[in-house]
Amino acid sequence: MDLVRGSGLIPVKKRPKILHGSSSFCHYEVKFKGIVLFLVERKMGTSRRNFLMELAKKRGFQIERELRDCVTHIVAENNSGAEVVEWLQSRKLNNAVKCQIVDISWFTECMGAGCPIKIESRHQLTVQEDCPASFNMPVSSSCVRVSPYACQRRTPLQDINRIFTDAFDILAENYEFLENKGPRVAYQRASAVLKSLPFPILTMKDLEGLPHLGEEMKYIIEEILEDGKSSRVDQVIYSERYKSFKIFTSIFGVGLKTAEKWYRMGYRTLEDITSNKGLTFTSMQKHGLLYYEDITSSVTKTEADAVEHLIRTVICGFVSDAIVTVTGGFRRGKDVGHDVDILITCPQKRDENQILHKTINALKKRDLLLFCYLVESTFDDTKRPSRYIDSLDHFQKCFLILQLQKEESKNAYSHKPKGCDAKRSWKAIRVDLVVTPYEQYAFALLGWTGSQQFERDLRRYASHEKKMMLDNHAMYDKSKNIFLKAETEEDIFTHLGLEYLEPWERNA
Ligand code: DCT
Ligand code: MG
Repeated sequence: MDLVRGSGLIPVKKRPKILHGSSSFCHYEVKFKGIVLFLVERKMGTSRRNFLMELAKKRGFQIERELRDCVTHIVAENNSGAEVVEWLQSRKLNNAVKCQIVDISWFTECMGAGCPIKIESRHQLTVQEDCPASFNMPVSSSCVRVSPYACQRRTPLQDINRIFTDAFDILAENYEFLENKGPRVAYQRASAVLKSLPFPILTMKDLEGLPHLGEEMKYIIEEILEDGKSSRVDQVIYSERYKSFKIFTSIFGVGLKTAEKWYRMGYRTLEDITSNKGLTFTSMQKHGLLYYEDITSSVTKTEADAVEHLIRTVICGFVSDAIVTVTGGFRRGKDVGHDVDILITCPQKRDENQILHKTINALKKRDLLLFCYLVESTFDDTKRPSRYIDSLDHFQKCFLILQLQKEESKNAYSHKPKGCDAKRSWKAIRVDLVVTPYEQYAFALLGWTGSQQFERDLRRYASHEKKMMLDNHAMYDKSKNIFLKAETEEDIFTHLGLEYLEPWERNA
């Protein structure tokens, strides 16, 4: 297969269906998914802009009147690249600098061709200044500078290369099921790079200069560009082992070891597991099976907010100055998650030691606790932060299944019967509560916000580039032999010499 097609464009009939998460509501048919245009009014004028916008819509291009997050291409007329960037910055639209900035000539040629055409250098409105070397601020794919570390890239939730990243995530997961760490990490890194790109991959040429994309990954991207899917990914998703591991590991309390054991014993489906009288389960697994349907259906943001409110109300009932924060995916702006991760701290050591036990008792009293597994702290303050990128932290924590009253049935029941009745008025929700000492809060918050890949790269960056050790508890400077304090996440980024990234820019 040729790596770079002559025109550099995907033939329209073979154009993959790119599933993008634009929240924009279009009243016209969008033919070219993954490309969202915005026209700069400066020097173009209102009426010409309106005319061109209508034209683009008729040709099947998504075009936005406002500079929304989903915009991928900013088109300007009679402006230099520097002028456009200045215009964006004067409107505090700094994020938009990451879009492709192109001249009107590209737009008119696209309209003439009736489809997006390849961006040549003559179309690019390049910015001569040096964008911060470490950040992904491409003017186009050809001058993109993408750091090999996710902590030096902005990765918003919207992923315009999802057709490729979904494929890589499946392959990474399959390697995880095979306990083959090398290729798992390689695919996770490659996926994270593509998630950070502010432009869609349309040709193999768009991959030039990107880190962590080996030949295997390029082959898969090419397959998808040509056929809309990858045969290797298909092979995985239809394989018996992958399908069974997916089911087994979705049970709360079942890890790779148990999944492997069951698979070797010949079990393949959930029914094989639940109908087998000879199998023994841990208490966590029993509860995981009991509330399987609820736990495997996503937790919504509304449900996460309700859990946060409940936990905060309970805790503030006995520690009024406690800080209760939802972390994990919801803090990164996700609408759904598999659980609710909550970080708790308070200024007084005495309160901190009691907070989790009291919370559990209070939830029990209110009959809201379906399951609880408490782990006491194993933190040792004489030790330096862990050298291992994937090491777990030592905080006191508990893994819960909470009974959350469904919104529509609130006030309908005061006391709810337990059991797995579909008509019941509550839903079982997985919640992790983590208690951190006050002085470790910033490290814990950064660590529990994720994403997992972002955290890994942050620690890798600290150790490889800065000779520092970072984990969820502390930060240690090996050159100076000192611990570095931090009150906020910003302090930690500053210690590392990194530009601060907001939680919603950490979706690597
Ligand atoms: N975490 C980590 N390393 C892991 C697992 C988790 O650093 N091996 C961190 C990052 C995210 C946070 O803990 C919470 O973990 P999850 O709930 O598993 O992740 P999430 O991003 O919240 O995902 P989801 O939205 O599915 O809950
Ligand atoms: Mg989570």
